Amino acid sequence: MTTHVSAPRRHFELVIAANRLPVDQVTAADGSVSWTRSPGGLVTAMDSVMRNRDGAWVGWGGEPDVDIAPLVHESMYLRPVALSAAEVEDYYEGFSNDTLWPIYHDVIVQPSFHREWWRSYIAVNQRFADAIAEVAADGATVWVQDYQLQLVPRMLRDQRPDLRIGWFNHIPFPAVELFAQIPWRRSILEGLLGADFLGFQRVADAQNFVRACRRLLQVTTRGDLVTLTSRDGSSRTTRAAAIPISIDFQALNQLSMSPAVMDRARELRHQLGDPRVLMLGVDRLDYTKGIRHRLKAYEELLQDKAIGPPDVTLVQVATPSRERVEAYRELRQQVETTVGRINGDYSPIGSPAVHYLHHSYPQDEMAALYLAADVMLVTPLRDGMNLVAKEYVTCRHDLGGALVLSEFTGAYHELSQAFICNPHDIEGLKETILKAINTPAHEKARIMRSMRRRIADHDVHRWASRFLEALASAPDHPQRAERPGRRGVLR
Ligand code: GDG
Repeated sequence: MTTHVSAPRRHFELVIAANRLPVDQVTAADGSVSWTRSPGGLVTAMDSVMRNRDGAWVGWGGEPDVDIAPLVHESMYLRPVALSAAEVEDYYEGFSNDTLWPIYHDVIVQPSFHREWWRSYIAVNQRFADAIAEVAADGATVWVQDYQLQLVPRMLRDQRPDLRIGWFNHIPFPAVELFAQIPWRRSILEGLLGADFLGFQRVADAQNFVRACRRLLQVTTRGDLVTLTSRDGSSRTTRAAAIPISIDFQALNQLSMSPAVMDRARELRHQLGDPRVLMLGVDRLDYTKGIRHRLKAYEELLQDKAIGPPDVTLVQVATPSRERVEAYRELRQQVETTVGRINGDYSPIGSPAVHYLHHSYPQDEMAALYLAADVMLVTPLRDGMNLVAKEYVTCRHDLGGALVLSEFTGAYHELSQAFICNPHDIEGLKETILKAINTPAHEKARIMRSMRRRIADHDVHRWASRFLEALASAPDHPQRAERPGRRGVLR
């Protein structure tokens, strides 16, 4: 844990903006507050790009109605953006997670449209844009993250034409037929077109974006370039392309090779009754992850007596997520009812068919679970990338294990040698799971080796540097101008 110091206002050549700051607040027993670094790939990736640069991060601190002064944490300048409790409900839980999230994930559940959510989304995006403008140096590079901040590029461009602005979408970008449902679709596209470069997980996501611009804004597009002409006749061009995210292969590979993690993996198998086949699912408890489809296939395999405990068992880690959104509460109830039914119907005493864990674990415990699991089930109905798939492969330095992977993930486009499934096809999913169990070890090792090579070559550091290179070389435009009213500003 590192304590923070309030920092004087400064300007930076690289500014990252994300819904959340890369730190979590910790309150000690005596009431004093400090910060710890949040786990996660984005933070690691940004560390690597900030190492030799003067960088700042703009984001929400995670607590509603708390106004925090800028601070320096592990030599990164953090500029908090305050959100009220009403904004957390309307901008974050509402518009981001109950309007955009379902639309961008192919309407797996019905999106909700509320004008007050949209107004809150505009207000919060404007606050982020203002905070970025405040800390960005002349001609700085700004990298905006994700679907919560799609209006920021335009809002920022309007006040700071001198900036180089990029945005990366961690989730899919939907087909125009679905995107078109959004009442504020034009504002969102125009918001994004304030950027120089837009990064997506898959080629199809970038193409969906370009198509949406063509159909809904009647702009000119050429390949991956979109040119928007303003009312005053000036025009600017944005490039939209795929740069798939990855993980820190080296760090996780090392962790999984540590004696402590390897011992823990053996111990876990033993605690689970030394099954012949240990299956594993690790997901945020989200309807996009296909947990219900996975459980249905598993339940039918038990019913068919194709598999059964104690010979085979399933560990499902379902990390708590967005519990104040109704669709997530419903999902939790359905998943827990199903797990209860499966265990009631098929578990002998002492050997549950499903071990259901509704909490989060430290990273070394996750690595041990990956290393212990014979079959990893990654079955989303739609997923931008799915880092769990890449983490599993990275931990299998022993070339053991088998990855069952949905074709509706971004990861599928890089790991197509895996045991591929369509999670909607329950019969097909059952067959794929059995195939993953029964394929000879030497064949599985061959597949694992080749998938590991792919991830080692395309790790998160490469992702971040590829993004920044694409942003730096994005098409320039005529009105790239001096920052207005720049003279006399304190630096
Ligand atoms: C979004 C997109 C895209 C989960 N439980 C625990 C834990 N995790 C970690 C995993 C993994 C991360 O959380 C989840 O990442 P995913 O990629 O699987 O999914 P989302 O959260 O939906 O992320 C997704 C991603 O952004 C990045 O662009 O891939 O498509 O939806 O790293 O390991 N980590 C620990 N304990 C847990 O209990 N330590």
